[in-house]
Amino acid sequence: MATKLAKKQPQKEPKPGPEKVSYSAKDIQVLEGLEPVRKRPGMYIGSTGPEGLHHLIWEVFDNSLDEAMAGYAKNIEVALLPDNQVRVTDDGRGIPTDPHPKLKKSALELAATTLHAGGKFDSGAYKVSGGLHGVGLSVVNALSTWMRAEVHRKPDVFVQEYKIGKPTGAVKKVGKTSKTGTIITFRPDASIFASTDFDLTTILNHLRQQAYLTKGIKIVIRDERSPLKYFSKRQNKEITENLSHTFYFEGGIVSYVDFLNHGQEVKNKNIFYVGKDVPTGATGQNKMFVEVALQYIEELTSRELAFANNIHTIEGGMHITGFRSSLTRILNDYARKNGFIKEKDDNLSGEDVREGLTVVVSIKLKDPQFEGQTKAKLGTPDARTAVETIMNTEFSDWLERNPNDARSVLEKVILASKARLAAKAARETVLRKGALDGMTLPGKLADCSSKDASESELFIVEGDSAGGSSKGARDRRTQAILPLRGKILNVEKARLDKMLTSEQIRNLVIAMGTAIAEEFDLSQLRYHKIIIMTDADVDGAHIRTLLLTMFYRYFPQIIEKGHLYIAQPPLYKIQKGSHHWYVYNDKEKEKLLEQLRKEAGVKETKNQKTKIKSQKKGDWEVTPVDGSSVESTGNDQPVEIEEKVSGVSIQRYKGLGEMNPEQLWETTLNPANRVLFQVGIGNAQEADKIFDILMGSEVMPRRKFIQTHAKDVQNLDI
Ligand code: 0RA
Repeated sequence: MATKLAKKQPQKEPKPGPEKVSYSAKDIQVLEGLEPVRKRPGMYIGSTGPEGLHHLIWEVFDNSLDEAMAGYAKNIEVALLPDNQVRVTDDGRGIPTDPHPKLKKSALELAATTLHAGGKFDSGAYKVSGGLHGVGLSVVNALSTWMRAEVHRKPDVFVQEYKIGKPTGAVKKVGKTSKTGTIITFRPDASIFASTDFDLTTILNHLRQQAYLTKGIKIVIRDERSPLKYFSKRQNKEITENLSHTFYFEGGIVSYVDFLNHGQEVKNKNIFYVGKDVPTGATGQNKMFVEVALQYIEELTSRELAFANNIHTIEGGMHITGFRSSLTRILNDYARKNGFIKEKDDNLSGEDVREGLTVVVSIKLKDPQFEGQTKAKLGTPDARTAVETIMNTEFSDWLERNPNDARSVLEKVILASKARLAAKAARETVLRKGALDGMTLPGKLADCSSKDASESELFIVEGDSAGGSSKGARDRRTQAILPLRGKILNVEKARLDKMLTSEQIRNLVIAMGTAIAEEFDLSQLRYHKIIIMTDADVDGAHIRTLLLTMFYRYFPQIIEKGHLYIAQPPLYKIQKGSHHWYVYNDKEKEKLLEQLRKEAGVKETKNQKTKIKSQKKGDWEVTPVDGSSVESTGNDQPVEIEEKVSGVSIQRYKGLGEMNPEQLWETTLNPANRVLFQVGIGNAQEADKIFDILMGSEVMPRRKFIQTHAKDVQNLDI
């Protein structure tokens, strides 16, 4: 329990592996009470949102996992109970309950009610020194309206309960037991958290990962919140069934790699694995446990998952750096030694040797230093040397012992290297040949007359018909129009040379004037506003995403400097008498119609069908600009019923080409009226992820994304 509480003690005799430490309550150090936790929960659990809430479970779970990693527990169960309660059970030694000699309080009570208390056992086995800030049971207690600790230490069962962090009584012996272990149950304080509903999927994902990282430990998750109750005839009694999931991975991170590569064409059938204690520090007085498992697949991308003390270091760090440099070095050595690459050939680059790689690097160490924005980057320098050293010997041995796997891997990375060199040569030729010669502006471009970039705008529009309308509508002095035909190339997959063979993209790059890649020069940008103006339908959204991908990948500076915008053309024109309004989404439309209805004295009723019948036909119209009529045919089809307000006509724009130049100018081009959305790089990482999902070569995540977001897609063009 005291795992994350303690300032680590100096050690006389450091021992990293599982170690039986004899412990007693006097080793606990007491620093402070729990008020600070309730005052600033974010400091201890990161946030009071869903992440912080789930963090409570991780904190309690980590204590049990530490006990398991020290070799004392084999089973951990996390149960979600009714009333937003959670119960974590393990079969470890049980939290000590003996009284502290000076403080005269039970060790259990101290662990549950004081911050930054720790004992010598902290220096024993590696700890998950969990979560964000290294806090523990007491933090969970402070943020719970109620908590109960039950400890089984043969032959006695001890219990203590708490309310908002304070014991409601002493630690009591409540019975006899033949087992050992700890059961912590808590109910998060709803006045602290935005919501106290736990999410099963989040819990399963986190605990599955923890199970992979801790081989041989069984983790059971039970959802007892809404049990299935039924009467069994066969057993002649009422049965209560709960959903339960069990994670147990004999193979640890090897199983993890196997799971990640499931369904892929693998290169090395045998997964490389090493797991070893490595001495570190000047005199080798400290040790780290280093584990690596890797396998290559037939893919262009790579997946590198790195963990330090079971914490996913998404920002990487020293362990991953050590791994990468060893991988590159060992594969190059092997390739040269075995004639895969010739003396005159270039070395394989780091990028080459990571193409198609799936690797899990997991290290366990004392006092890990976490840095970076989200404290998810391992800063401990020794970790680099430790991983590098162990990989150097173990991975080269593995290559020698598995010549067939070695050959498959080498063939894969050499192909990657050749493809990269070819792409580089091709792009150099393309650039040299003046494919982007800024002097010859594309014929498609209707340029503006101003030569002052700061007042010039480039509208990228979709198709020639929209191009035509926009040309008629624009202010020729400052507004240029570039029509793109059809879908532009999917740049996520394409390499630069291939991308530049697309006329659409070449036109755009030449029009912008900045060139690309090594030649990119922002000061040559010919328009300080680049405005993507696509239709308000699914195709338009797709083209917009393709363009955003291209800007994100190849012209991030244009986004960073705030030059990229998205035009917001209206979706409807609503007319009543001599007045008209443009509205940009369905919500606005509803609001306006509601207002018009009120003005017209037409009350909204639940059952509008009957209302329609009683209305004079022709009172209302819904006319798409293409002329097809969708008005009620008199057979009571529920067609756009809510728009039926006397004398109101609603025009839905399906594409920019459907607007006449005056309308287009008025709504979308005229700087005085228009709405522009500025594209920011602030959430670039998020955007990148979505681009990857939508554009990358992995089909599953894309399908999943589309399935989960399909309902959010507005204005489906059907
Ligand atoms: C310190 C010493 C001992 C056990 C634990 C901590 C312990 C803590 C937690 C928290 C959740 N489950 C836990 N299981 C064990 C062992 C004391 C001894 O018997 O020597």
